[in-house]
Amino acid sequence: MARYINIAGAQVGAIARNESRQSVVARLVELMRDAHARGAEVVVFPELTLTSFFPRWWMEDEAEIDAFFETEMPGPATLPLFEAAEKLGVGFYLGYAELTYENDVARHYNTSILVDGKGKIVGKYRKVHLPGHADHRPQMPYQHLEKRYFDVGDLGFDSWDFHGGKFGMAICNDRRWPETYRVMALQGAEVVVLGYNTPTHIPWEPVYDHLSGFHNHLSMQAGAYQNSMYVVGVAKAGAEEGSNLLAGSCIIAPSGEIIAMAQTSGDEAFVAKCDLDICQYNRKSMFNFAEHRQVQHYRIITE
Ligand code: CDV
Repeated sequence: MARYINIAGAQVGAIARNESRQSVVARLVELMRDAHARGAEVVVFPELTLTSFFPRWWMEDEAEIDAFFETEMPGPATLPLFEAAEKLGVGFYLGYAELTYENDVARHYNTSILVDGKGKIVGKYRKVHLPGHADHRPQMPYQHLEKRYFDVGDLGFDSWDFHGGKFGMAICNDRRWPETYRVMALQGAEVVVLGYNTPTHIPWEPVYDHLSGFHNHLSMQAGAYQNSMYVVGVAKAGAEEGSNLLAGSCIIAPSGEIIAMAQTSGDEAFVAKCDLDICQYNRKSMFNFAEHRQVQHYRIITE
């Protein structure tokens, strides 16, 4: 019997710097309801979903920086999303900025979680590939200071039993690296869910600006096909505080084909019916890892 799951991407439009968490969460709940009404069992939100994309701003005041981070999940502002998930029986992926203390030392992570249809957190991932720079570049129209504000994720890439399938998580820049998908496929992941914030103009590397949409889909479609998995990539999109964020949120089948895609650059849910057994079928044939991989020739990747 085939294992089908209806998955929704819930693209989020621009968030102003002064928009409250409560207002953003109300938008997310509305997206979740809309996705559920169209049959979704799992809803995927973007990276750093709860605020404007703050790494574009140089800040020195600790309190100002930490105001963009969550110290508890759910907290008072995010609880309505967990309650909506439980009420609807819908699972979700959510990206957010996490502030935690390890041996009294503050750690800042670009984090995502998987929350099941009972509103329980079942998986956590902390972004591994942090793009941008740590130094102040005031000459640029906006900056990309992920290397300043975040620690490199310490949890690695994992895979979780989730709503009848095996799910893995990644965040934004991770999607451009082939290893991301492979290490999760080797752990059995059938669906990789990820959120992104991608300015269509990269001030420090503008040579590829005209290809931002192409590179977005190219990376995720290659990851899906070469690893026999579904990939769900969801944007925070639109004109946000002087930066145009790429839309193009989509769901990609293990064939590498895009089977559902957002049509706007605003708040929008879209759904695809995913047959998880296709992943298993492919892994017994063309992409039978155990039978065909020749790891003795790959050592340079990790050495
Ligand atoms: N949030 C990101 O990781 N954004 C990067 C941009 C800066 C290139 C991305 O890979 O889309």
